[in-house]
Amino acid sequence: MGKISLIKEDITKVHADAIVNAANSALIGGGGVDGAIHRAAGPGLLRECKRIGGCPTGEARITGGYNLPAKFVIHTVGPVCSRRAGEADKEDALLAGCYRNSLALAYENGVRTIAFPSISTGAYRFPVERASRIAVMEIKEFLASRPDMQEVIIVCYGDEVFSAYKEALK
Ligand code: AR6
Repeated sequence: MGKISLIKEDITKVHADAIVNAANSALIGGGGVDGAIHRAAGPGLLRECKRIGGCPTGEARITGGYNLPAKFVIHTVGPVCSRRAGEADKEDALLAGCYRNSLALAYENGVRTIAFPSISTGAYRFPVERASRIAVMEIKEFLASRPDMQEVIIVCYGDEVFSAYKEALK
């Protein structure tokens, strides 16, 4: 079975078949990891995103990697965490969908190594402990179902995020 790796790194530097972008539903670039990926990839990425035209929350779209070391970028749109109790299940399901749909789309395109940032835990304010449990569960389930998937790398920006994912992986 493929492995899960946890690293502290800037995702734009990661050598994998694909890296995942925590995008917005308009796919027009933004701050955080989205901004970093667009800056490193160059303007071709934004042009391709604009042609795609958008992506609903929980789904994923694929583009080229342009100037990035990765061949592809998978753009997924995480849920905004409302912190309202009645919304939690729906938000959790949407976040799980981000990981599941990104992995499935990558796999269909021949990707066997892929790097994820911690989706929704920055500007979209998802608590990182809750998000990390969902991410790890979905990644493990996917690796169990596709024995030839080689590696899923979780890329953490900062110690707090790294600790949360380390705990979730236990
Ligand atoms: N490499 C890896 N992780 C990073 C990097 C990087 N270069 N830069 C930031 N992170 P966020 P979201 C981490 O806000 O919460 C954008 O404007 C960051 O520390 O990037 O899904 C989009 O356009 C955090 O742990 O994504 C959307 O509008 C994680 O990436 C919105 O933000 C996610 O933080 C999406 O918000």
